[in-house]
Parts: sequence; structure tokens; C-alpha cells
Amino acid sequence: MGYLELSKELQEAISGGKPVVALESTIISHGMPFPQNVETALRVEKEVRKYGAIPATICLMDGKMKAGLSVDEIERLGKEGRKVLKVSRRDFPYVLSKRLLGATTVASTMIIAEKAGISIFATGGIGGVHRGAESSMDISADLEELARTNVAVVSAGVKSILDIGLTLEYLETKGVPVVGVGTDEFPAFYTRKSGFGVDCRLDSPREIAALLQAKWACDLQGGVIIANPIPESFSMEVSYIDSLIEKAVNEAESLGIKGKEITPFLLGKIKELSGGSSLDANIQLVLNNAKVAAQVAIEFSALNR
Ligand code: PSU
Ligand code: MN
Repeated sequence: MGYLELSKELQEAISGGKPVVALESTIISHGMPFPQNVETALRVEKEVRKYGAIPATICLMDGKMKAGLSVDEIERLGKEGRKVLKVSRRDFPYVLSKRLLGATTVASTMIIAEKAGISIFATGGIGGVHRGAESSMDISADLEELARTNVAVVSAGVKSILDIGLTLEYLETKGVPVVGVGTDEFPAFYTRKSGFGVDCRLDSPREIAALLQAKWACDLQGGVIIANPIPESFSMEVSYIDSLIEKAVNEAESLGIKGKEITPFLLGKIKELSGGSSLDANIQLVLNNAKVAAQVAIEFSALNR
């Protein structure tokens, strides 16, 4: 396929059936400030390797859908930050044909991972149904992609910048399983609890891999949400983080921020208001997701040998 470009390491790993974990790049360009974004991206890759899988950080660059980036390429995404285009499914034709630099969201990372033959993907949080979506119709393309693309996404759930209840309803409608890793409750990113349940709880990477195998062997199109709560020691106090989120949401509304700008705006605002403590939690939960994704990838590749 002319537009897909894999690093040599990934070509060999994928054709040899080795465990691989896809990683997104919007979290680098738009999700965290420089230099923590670059440091974290490199630490996450290391974490994936530490548990025995191969990392595949994904972006659009030089007219290609790229998987497996060099340190220089990751640095470029991190340094250019918000100047990099945030790319979702609809943006591929423009960004590829103009050979622009594009950071991939959960939705677009899933698209490229599937084309490359990668089934497991680790990130921080996914997009979902925004608060007030009844009138704005702002529903992340991540949910649509989860409905159609065969990639499992390990995340720490959904931030309460979104309407968590409506997000779960939408996923149910679209037939996307929501699996809790050692938990019956759907996590809310900075906190382990959200007040909402998961569809099923699984306690081991092997059981999760078996669920993925069953879904895809039956030709049930679409992804799976593997909801992995932030480690207890790094979780934030609910009332504190909720008050910051409330402020950020109100400010976005009064400034009239909409469309693809709103999620990066809210993420940046929360970081600013928390004086960096939310960034520490964010980094820790991403590392924890990288670990679980690597473990699931290993079990899944063992089942498919
Ligand atoms: N939520 C987070 N951190 C992130 C994102 C969401 O807690 O970095 C990013 C991801 O790349 C996600 C995207 O796929 O934002 C969703 O954007 P939107 O809401 O515009 O679909
Ligand atoms: Mn949106």
C-alpha cells in the first residue's frame, strides 16, 4: 500500500507475529506541554519494550501514514506542539496529499494500526460525547471508529470534560464492548471511579486477549475499550479535579470554543489550573496503560500463532 510506511523493526515484528502496541501522537502534540510530552512518549515506548512488546508510535508525515517513529520524529511532534494538525478520519486526504505533519487521535491511530496489522493500542483517554451534545452534536469521531475498526484501545476511561453516561450509551448502541481491568466501575481518567459500570470485568491479560479473539473470530467488526484505572497512589481527589473541569468547561463555553479545538483547550486549561499536578497523574496513567497493552498484546499474539 503506497501510503503506509512502517519502520523496518515493525515490518519484521508484524510479519513475524510478534506483539506490537500502537501509540497515538495527538497526546504528544496537543495532550501535554513540551518537554514533558516528548519525555513521556519516549518513556511509554520504553515501558512497552520492558514488558516484551514493540511500540509503534503513529502519525502522518511527508505524505505517508507512518508507524514506528524515530526519536527525532517524536521530538518534532513535541516541539511543534499545537502547530501540528490534529488529524481525524476526515483529515487524511488533505494532510496526505499536501504532505503535512499530522498528529493522530485515537480514531486516526486506529485506522493506521488496522492497516498495519496492529490490534492493540495504548493511550491516555479517549474522546466521547461532549457535555451539551444534545444541542452541539459534538461527539468524538473516536466513538465512530471504535464502532467500525478492529483495534482494542487501552485507556484510563473518559475525563468528565465529557458526558460519561452518554458516552457509554453511545458505545452500547454502536456495539463496542467496555471491559474493566480488575474493576467493575468505569474509570474517569484522573480518578478510579465515575459512578458508571463497565460491561464486564476481566482480571488478567489472558482473559482480555481471549475476549478480543472471540469478538474478531466471529467477524464482529469494531474495537474494544479496555478501561484500565489510574493506579490508586496517583489518582486525584474527585471534588478537586471536578471543580477544575467545571471551570475549564465554563471558560470554553464563554469563549465560544468549538469543534476540534475544544478537547485540546480543555486539556490545557485543566493543566494550567492544577499547576501541573494533573500532568503527573496523566503521565502515570499512560505508563500504566502501556504496560497493560503490552501484556495483552503478548497474550493475543500467542493465541494467533
Ligand atoms: N482525551 C484526553 N487526552 C487526549 C485526547 C483526549 O484525555 O490527548 C485526545 C486524543 O487524541 C483523542 C482526541 O483521540 O483528543 C479526541 O479529540 P476530539 O474530542 O476532538 O474527538
Ligand atoms: Mn468533537
